[in-house]
Amino acid sequence: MSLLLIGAFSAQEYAHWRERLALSLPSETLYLPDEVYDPACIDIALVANPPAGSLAGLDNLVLIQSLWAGVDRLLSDPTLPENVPIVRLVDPNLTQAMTECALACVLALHRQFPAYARQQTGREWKQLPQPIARERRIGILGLGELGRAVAQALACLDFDVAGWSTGARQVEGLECWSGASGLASLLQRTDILINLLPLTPHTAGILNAQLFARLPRGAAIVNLARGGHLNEKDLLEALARGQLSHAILDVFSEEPLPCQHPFWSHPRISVLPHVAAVTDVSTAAKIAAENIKAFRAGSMPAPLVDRAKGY
Ligand code: NDP
Ligand code: OXD
Repeated sequence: MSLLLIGAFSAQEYAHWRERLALSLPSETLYLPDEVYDPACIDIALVANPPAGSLAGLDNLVLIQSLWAGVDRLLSDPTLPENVPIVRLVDPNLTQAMTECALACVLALHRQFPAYARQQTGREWKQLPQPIARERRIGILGLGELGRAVAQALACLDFDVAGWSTGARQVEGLECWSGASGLASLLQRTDILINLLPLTPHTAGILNAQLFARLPRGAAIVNLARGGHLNEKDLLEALARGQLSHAILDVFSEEPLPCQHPFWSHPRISVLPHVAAVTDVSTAAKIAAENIKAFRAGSMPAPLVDRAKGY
């Protein structure tokens, strides 16, 4: 049986993945989508946010290894083969990258860099009041692989951190909440809100007017998860009314963000081109290869996606 690699990759990226996977899986045969292969011989697919329909017709598939942490697009594919286990990517390098990005966003907002950038355009020399980290309250939506690491790094810098997840969690150094009342408690004490939730039917559109209204006036948001979490119109309105002071956005419902989109030129929105935590081919290929070896040897790799929960 053989492997199939499918992603939104350039020819050069496909070649890089093939080279890295071959180093760790020398005895496996790996096909790329534009090569000639018998679909019946593919039993494991390695996928990176693949277009819908990519896995249709692979009747002997027994494992899907995602090379992305988020599997929302994969799960939304109506042709996704049923009952095939999906393993998500958990990679310390990805976690480190996300942590660095979240720290950069929080420190920029905490030290008011966006406000000083706006002042600079008017050559305005004005020192703004500056609290220290322990006086800045950070709220994190999602306390999974990424949210937990981000929360702990911020707590180490002495920020006042709290987090929210589906189940009740205990994470050292932070206050943890769950459920609807937990979300309300988190929001009312949050100056900077970071979104690291998976995109599911329960979390789609969660960054909306109702949520913004529960934050203290002048709070900032950082969306590092998915564009589908954000109601764009509600964000623009909340910024216009001063309910929110700034938004740093790494992800968008349409990517690349269209040239004419109002976010590009908004003085209170910072746009990043989905770079918070880009998959590192070298480390991710090794992790995927170890998972495949374990699977071939009879054990089920982790973490498995719970299709019913959507993450
Ligand atoms: P995990 O699955 O490890 O964690 C998800 C967290 O969200 C868990 O704490 C989970 O709760 C919580 N959660 C899920 N649904 C709800 C809900 N309805 N209400 C409250 N909490 C909820 O995911 P990761 O941390 O690995 O990744 C998070 C997301 O980050 C990915 O899905 C992806 O969209 C995004 N991402 C973005 C990248 C970028 O470059 N911008 C790069 C990589 C990922 P519980 O713990 O109770 O299950
Ligand atoms: C991911 C991403 O989910 O890059 O891995 O967004």
